[in-house]
Amino acid sequence: MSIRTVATQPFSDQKPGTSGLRKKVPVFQQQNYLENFVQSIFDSIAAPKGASLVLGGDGRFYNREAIQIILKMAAANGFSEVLVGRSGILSTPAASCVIRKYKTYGGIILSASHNPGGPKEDFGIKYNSSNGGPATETVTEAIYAKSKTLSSYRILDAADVALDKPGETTLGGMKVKVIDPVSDYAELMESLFDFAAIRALLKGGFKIRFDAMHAVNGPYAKEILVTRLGAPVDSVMNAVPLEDFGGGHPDPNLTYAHDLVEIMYGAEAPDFGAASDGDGDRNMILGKRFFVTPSDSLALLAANATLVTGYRQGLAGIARSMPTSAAVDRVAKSLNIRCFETPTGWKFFGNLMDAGKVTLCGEESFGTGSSHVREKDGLWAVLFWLNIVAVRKQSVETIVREHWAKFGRNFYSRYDYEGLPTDAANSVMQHLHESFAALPGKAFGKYTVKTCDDFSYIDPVDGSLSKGQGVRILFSDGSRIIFRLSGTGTEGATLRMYLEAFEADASRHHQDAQEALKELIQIALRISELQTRTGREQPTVIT
Ligand code: G16
Repeated sequence: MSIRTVATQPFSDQKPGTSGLRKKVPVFQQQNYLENFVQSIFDSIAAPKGASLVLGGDGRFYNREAIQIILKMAAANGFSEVLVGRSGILSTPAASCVIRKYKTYGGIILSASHNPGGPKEDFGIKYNSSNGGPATETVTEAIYAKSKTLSSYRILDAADVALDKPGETTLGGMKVKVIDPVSDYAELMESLFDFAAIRALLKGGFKIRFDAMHAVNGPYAKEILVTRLGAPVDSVMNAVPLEDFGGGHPDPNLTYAHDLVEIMYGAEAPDFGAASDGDGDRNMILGKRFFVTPSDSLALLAANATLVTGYRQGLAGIARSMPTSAAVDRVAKSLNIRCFETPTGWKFFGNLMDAGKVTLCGEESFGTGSSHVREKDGLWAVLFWLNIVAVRKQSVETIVREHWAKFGRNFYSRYDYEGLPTDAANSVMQHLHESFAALPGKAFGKYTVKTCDDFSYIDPVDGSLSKGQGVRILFSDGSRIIFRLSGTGTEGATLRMYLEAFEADASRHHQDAQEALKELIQIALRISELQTRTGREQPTVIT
């Protein structure tokens, strides 16, 4: 076995987005494309000789090939040990858990998250640091800079490693440890939640349905919900991970998780429904014929945290991404703890958690998590909810309605315009920037613009500045309209329009969110000129 140094040309398009590098599979299959990016990671992270890594992915098409390439490159780049999930599988939160538990130098996660998989669909790769969380912007910028000048990479000439059974092998001088992808994570969940109480709830006839969407969380959900908590086997649907997610779009929202939504809104609806995404870090929570918005879910978890085993001591603080509704801000206020507002991207929570400033974090994009790992965590959110229900012995809907009655309701919705021509999407954003000077003080129906800006963030821990994180139009009554370009798409541009209006009056809390936000939606379309500039009358997805 010998180490080969292969001459290569840099690629100009390897800038990591909101969460790592995501491209179509054929892009990754170009000669040297993956290798270049991996070498750029290794050259940027300054791992000492003999460092260890975690490696795994969500099992989508190209996962297996990529794992073999990365293993051979790790061996050629001086790593002493790589922990790989069996068959190359690790959910994103499980990878974070394993990095932390075994104190590895970092980890590489292969996933394009909620994007579809298959030979013509999406693939992705990202680096997580020793805290288990996505690399900070400083590191991703260094990786990008390296990728633009790379002239060679190192790889070991060796046969593929057998990955389908736990055990140890060597690759050159490096140890490859194939680990069970589920057990460390399941153990962590058992330490955080009252499994006995949840078991009793399920035994008492509380029916649940979890949709794994043919993605990575199937085996995790079966082990935790069925084997450890005693839920009937049919409580987990689409539980077999498939390379193409069964042709579906593994994004847990009302549009793409339609099988589950039909069941939860049907005549025989279970009491609790949930889904997670391709790599298991997102979650959607449903009650019987009732949808919980991710922003409300975060607020609810925060307000009820002390009912849950691992959070009895209370929360150090909370963080939410800027477009996430301010529902959790009021909970933080009532708990007398800080609430941080960060740019979109889980990587912005890492420093706050490491510094002990926050315990819970969440995003409107169906992500919730805590400092137990450094990624958002789909099944964790499900268990948190089940623990709350087991203690409060109320339905999901009652718990949410009582919350609104106490704290007020933030009506919230997000409109996604996917696959737009990049120029059209940029023109909307530019037009909004150009409107900044004229908007403040302007009245639109019952709403008056207070300020508008492009959100920027100074990390309170390391002082780094992140600019251009989304256009905010803030109204005098606290309502908000936000526009952002997604950083996770792989085709054209995805423009996101976020709408939020606060309602203190409980007699209006029953309204449908689209109805309550009707006027604000029209204002957003008018101010942005979105429809004329993009030619799109309707969004692709409304959540
Ligand atoms: C990633 C990030 C999240 C972010 C989401 C959407 O999630 O980790 O922090 O909220 O993308 O980002 P964007 O609006 O830029 O598309 P995931 O689940 O795709 O890894």
